[in-house]
Amino acid sequence: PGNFAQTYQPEWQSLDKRQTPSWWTDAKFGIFIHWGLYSVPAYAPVNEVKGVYEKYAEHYENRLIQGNKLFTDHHKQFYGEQFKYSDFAAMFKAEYFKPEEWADLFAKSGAKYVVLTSKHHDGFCLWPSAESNKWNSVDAGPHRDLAGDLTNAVKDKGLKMGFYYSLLEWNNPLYKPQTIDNYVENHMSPQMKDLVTRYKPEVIFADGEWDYPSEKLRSPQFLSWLYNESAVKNTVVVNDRWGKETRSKHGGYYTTEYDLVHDAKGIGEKAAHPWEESRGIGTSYGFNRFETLEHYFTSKQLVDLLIDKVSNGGNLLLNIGPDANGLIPIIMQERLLDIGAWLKVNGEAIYGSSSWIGGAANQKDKGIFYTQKGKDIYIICTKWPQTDMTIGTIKKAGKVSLLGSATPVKSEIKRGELHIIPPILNPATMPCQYAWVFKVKVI
Ligand code: FUL
Repeated sequence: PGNFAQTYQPEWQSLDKRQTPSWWTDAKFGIFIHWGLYSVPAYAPVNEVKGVYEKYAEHYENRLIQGNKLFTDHHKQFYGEQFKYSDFAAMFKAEYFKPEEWADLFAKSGAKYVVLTSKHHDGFCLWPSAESNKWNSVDAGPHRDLAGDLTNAVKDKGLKMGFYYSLLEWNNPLYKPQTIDNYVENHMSPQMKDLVTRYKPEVIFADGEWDYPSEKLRSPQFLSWLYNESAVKNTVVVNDRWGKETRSKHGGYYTTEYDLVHDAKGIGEKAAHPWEESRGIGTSYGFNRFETLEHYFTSKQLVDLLIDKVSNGGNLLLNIGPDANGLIPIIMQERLLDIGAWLKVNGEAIYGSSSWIGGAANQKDKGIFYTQKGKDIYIICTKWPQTDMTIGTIKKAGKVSLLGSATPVKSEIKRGELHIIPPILNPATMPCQYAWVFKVKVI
């Protein structure tokens, strides 16, 4: 707590001293939402390309600018050559958007925070930004403050609300070396402050930082304001994308994306600094309606992913892509509810836990992962253990139990090692699907 009393200088050395608020490191699981004009075409190639980024449907505008043939062919065929990207604004109606229903789904998924694209690289704002030149969801498209309405609903459910914000804009004429100062001072910085002042978000996921150093983007200035003066100064958490040199170096948490690691040793493993993996359920952040079931992670794969990240000390920010009408595709809803059902039984091993520093290493191939909370150790099995489990690093144990089950679990200390004999269960007595947690009370 003492850490928040200090005043931060607009320089990384000072900003880096700020501790990441513990609500975030305890939360473990959040929902990312990519929603905007790109949700109208909702297209990216999936089978024709190999790279991760090439499958992002939210990059539609830039793929057209670049003349990417797959995108330009698709665009020509379905919208015509004369149809501009900005014409999608009239088709982005969000007419069925019910923020309370979204928030209810997120709460049921077991997520503790939500991060919405307030503005992606196309510059279109989901809130009535005065600096947006009417390129926003109140003056165009849905004629609604999507960011504000979702913020209220999410906070009403007791979840934390946050925003993704793109520092770069593909089509802003000021976004070039000659005029970048003007862009930052009169467009970007006022927008970021406006977002914070209006909606008091507790996460800021900056992005599109790769063209300019953080000094040019005045990121340290913004962050010192955020940490010293804003209404969320004690609770807000920010990521590491604040300039081309900052990733995995600065910010409250480091980010990986579809497991791509940017310059960091140990991220994705038991890293000392807080970190978070984000990805879609399928191959894109923005909705891609051309994906099929084979591109989607199953609920089992998603639960396994959450366990893998959390047992390595990270958070998972799982992305969904709503459609242009404001509906969340049913398959995404089902995935979230399945994760929620698992967390309802096993959340004790996830929320507020840490990786088992100094304990046994995870054995991914065997499906055995560990977390720790206080003196308790949680053994998370993504495959039901067919044989006894031996944990050499536990020399003395109290009770061993199976989360969500009243069936007793036999265990003993033999030659200074803990042995657990998994009970024989049938489908009716299994506490949950996908993965099972043995809790060890260590004395
Ligand atoms: C990336 C962006 O370019 C993607 O579109 C997405 O928003 C992801 C979270 O960050 O770098």
